[in-house]
Amino acid sequence: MDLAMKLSDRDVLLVIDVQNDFCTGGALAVPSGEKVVPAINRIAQKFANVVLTQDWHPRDHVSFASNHAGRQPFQSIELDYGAQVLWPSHCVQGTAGAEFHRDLDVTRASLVVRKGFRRGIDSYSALFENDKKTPTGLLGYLRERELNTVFVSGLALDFCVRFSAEDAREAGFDVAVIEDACCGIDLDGSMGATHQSFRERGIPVIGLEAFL
Ligand code: VGL
Ligand code: ZN
Repeated sequence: MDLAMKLSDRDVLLVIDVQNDFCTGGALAVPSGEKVVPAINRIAQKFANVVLTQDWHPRDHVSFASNHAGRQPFQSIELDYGAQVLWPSHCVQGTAGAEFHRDLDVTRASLVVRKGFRRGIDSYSALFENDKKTPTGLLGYLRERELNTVFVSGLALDFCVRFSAEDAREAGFDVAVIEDACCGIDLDGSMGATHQSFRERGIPVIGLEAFL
């Protein structure tokens, strides 16, 4: 992808999970997660289309370690749809932790996609839940609005950003990940795996300067 690219009205900025629980002091804090906020606010100005996602779990969600006797956060378990990491309880529906970071400029967002709201299934990707089948509805929105290039930003780079970018690519969109507008968790080498996967799939990782 070119540096100093010209954005068109068919480009969309996808802002993944910039919520209090993923920022410093939150229940599942990504180290310095809030640092993405000024970067995202800046580039969002350049986009005609901005879509936000919001991790939105019921209290009894299957991804919470606290709902599995004898399990600890960051352990992995096998569910009917495959491996699932168990997380500290986070982004519980209606709580302050689930709100967007107060400094995130949400004024340009045309859509907020909530995900992970079914008790029995987690959703990292903004397009499909972790069974890879259950749609969030975002794919239909992008297609109906004829948006064809997706720039991905937000939290966490090695989980929800990664799987959103990969699913969008798989669905046939042009995709790029804006690295300076993302932060990762890095669990068991997940950052390295993410970068390798992006390379294998031909998903470009670009810097902020491309937009300035
Ligand atoms: C996320 C773990 C659990 C994310 C959400 O936004 O990357 N990670 N829920
Ligand atoms: Zn979650």
